[in-house]
Amino acid sequence: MAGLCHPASAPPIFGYIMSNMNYSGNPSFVGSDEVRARFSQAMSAMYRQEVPQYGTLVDLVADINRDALNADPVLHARLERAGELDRLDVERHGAIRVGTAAELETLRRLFAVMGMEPVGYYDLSVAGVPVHSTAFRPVGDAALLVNPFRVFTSLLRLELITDPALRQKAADILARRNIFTPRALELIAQCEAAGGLSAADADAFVQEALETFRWHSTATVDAQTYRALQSSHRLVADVVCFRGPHINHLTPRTLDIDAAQAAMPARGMDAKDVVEGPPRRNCPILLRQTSFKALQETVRFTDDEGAHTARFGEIEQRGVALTRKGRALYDALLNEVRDMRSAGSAADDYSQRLEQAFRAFPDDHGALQAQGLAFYRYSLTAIGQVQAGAGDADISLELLLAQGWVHADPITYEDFLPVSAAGIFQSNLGGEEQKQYQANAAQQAFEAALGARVHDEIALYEAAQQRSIAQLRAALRGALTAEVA
Ligand code: OOG
Ligand code: NI
Repeated sequence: MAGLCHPASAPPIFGYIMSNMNYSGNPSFVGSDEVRARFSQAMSAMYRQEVPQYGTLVDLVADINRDALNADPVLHARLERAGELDRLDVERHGAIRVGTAAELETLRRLFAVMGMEPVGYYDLSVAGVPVHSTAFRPVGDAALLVNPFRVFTSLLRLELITDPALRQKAADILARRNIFTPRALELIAQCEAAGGLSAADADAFVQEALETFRWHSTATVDAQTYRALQSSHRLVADVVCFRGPHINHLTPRTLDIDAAQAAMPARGMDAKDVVEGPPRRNCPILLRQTSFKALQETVRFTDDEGAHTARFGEIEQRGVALTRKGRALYDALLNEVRDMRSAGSAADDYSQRLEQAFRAFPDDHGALQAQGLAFYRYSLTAIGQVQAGAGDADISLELLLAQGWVHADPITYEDFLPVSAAGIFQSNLGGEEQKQYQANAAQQAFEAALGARVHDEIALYEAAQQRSIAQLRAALRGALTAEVA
């Protein structure tokens, strides 16, 4: 059955979880989109309390988005047509890091309750970060419009700790903790069995799930263990030494990341040096990100007091999703300007070199569309709706666009970028040292730990584009039939 939650007894290793399809028709169940919206809101409220600077960042982004929409009626119209205006104010992503396969697998089940499925595989070891990751997010067109909340989720790769005794110690510490409340586990199982949750159970689920992501200022280890793990990699200490995988940042979406970056210092935020991702363009592509640096926080070890840096705030600007061809061009141009092994490093002329290299990437939607570099959703224009009956159902998309009968609206990129993610990790770990690991993507091992395959993100955009073309063709045929009759 394609239910709200997937039965625990049958991990969908051979297929995708269709958790956005609505559940077993029980009208008293709350839809998964609604549970996700409530959870994302609760998480944002909790993080505002935990990290007040994040609240300042959200307020700044709201101001900048209002200015950007007022200044650009075309952008306003496009976002409105795409249904994205409403989601803009609630849009967030967050990130967590876990230590074991069992933790990752239960997280997959927890996110499934909220219609969030694993999308994409990111190997961060190439950039000196000993984790690999996926993003849990909604995948359906309608679900994305309601609330696109995503959680970038990383699994620590203990095998990359070189000292065998330390590796064993970390594994032992992780084996002793349970990051989920008993009630959260019950509600996940109940949702899987019944196909949904009632309103009261959904509220309880949100509260219980929140506990997993809460910050704990008391570590579970002594100061010496913390330091030993930290010397292996700062991230190892962050994952291993605490009771749970505290949410380490939340990220609102801005329509003008350069304006937001420039305004951060005036509001007391220590902004990261460079904006990750592509340069500023007329037609934004993929994702650009920046953050304020992680705060130093006091923590209590079992025997002493110390400080830990982990939690920060980030902003992102999203653009059009790229096809495989577009992504290959993006990766090639980015590689020209930066060395993968030193992601996050900011040479003084970095922005200039980036802009220079990206002159080779077409910067108008007509060219991006015609050259098959980006994905679009096609729909009839007002003229198209009037004229369609006079046409021919098999008329080419090119001609339809040229005649002004069809709009091509950019499909927003909903995912992440590994080089950018590495830059975000690095600038927020504190400390200057740069580790190197052998690059070794291990998607199969990751999926085995997860208990499911991850979606191929590009295939999802391709399918969304195809659905819009099929709808367009159906509308054209409908208009023709009406004309003939
Ligand atoms: C995740 C960093 C990656 C992004 O937006 O690319 C990320 C982390 O620091 O755990 O969130
Ligand atoms: Ni992030």
